[in-house]
Amino acid sequence: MPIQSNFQLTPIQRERIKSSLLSDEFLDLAKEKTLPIETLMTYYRCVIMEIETKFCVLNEELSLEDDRNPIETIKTRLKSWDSVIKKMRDKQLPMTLSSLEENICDVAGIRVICSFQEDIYRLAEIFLRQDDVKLIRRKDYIKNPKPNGYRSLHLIVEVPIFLKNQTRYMKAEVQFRTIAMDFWASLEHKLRYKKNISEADAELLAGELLLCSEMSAELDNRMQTVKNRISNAENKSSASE
Ligand code: 0O2
Repeated sequence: MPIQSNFQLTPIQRERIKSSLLSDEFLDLAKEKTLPIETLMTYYRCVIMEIETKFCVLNEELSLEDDRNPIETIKTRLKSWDSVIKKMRDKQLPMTLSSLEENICDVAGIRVICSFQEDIYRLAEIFLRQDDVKLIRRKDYIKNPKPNGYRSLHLIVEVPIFLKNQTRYMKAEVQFRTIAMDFWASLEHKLRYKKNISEADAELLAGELLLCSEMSAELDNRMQTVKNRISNAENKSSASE
């Protein structure tokens, strides 16, 4: 039987509660409690900056060799606090900051988008050779696409950030994609969150997306072959000059 309650706040009581929630003491307490979270999220923002800079530097240097930029775009994102909490809840992790740091590796996300597949592997290799980059996990969804057709190379790394009084190693996820892979993933991501699609349509679209993924993989391979032929022709002509 539902519990009936006649309990009601008087306007004066309501006013008192409101003013104590907005009191300086309460706001100070809230700030004190959220400071460690804000500090940790700042460290994640710092590692994003460190890694983005590393790729900007590589892009500049490699463009000297090839007369083109291997990186088309770099996108970065800090996982929202809501998504972090949901992921910890789904994984049934203890709700502590140390468990977050240990187990959630994609709070800091960097996406490196290249024109060609070979650039992905070249950039990943050069990046991982850097002294201060430690590889934690590698997932190659290009060689082994997910069943839905998702392709991308993921590296979970640890990179130092240099703070006022300490050096701190922070985890980050670097995703490497071609333009075609990124186009596909963005569309698939959008469709995944559409609520008003019938089950039959969803199945149809999943099949269509898988086909698109195979076609985009074929496109990536063909574009790579064309690019290699052009490079070989250029090399031959400059050798004979
Ligand atoms: P968002 O919005 O990008 O943050 P793990 O992190 O190792 O515990 P997880 O999360 O399954 O396990 O790792 P995985 O498979 O390497 O995927 C991590 C991220 O890759 C996802 O982050 C997506 O960004 C991307 N991704 C993976 N699979 C797919 C897919 O099928 N479609 C698309 N569009 N993206 C994918 P989030 O947290 O899911 O999302």
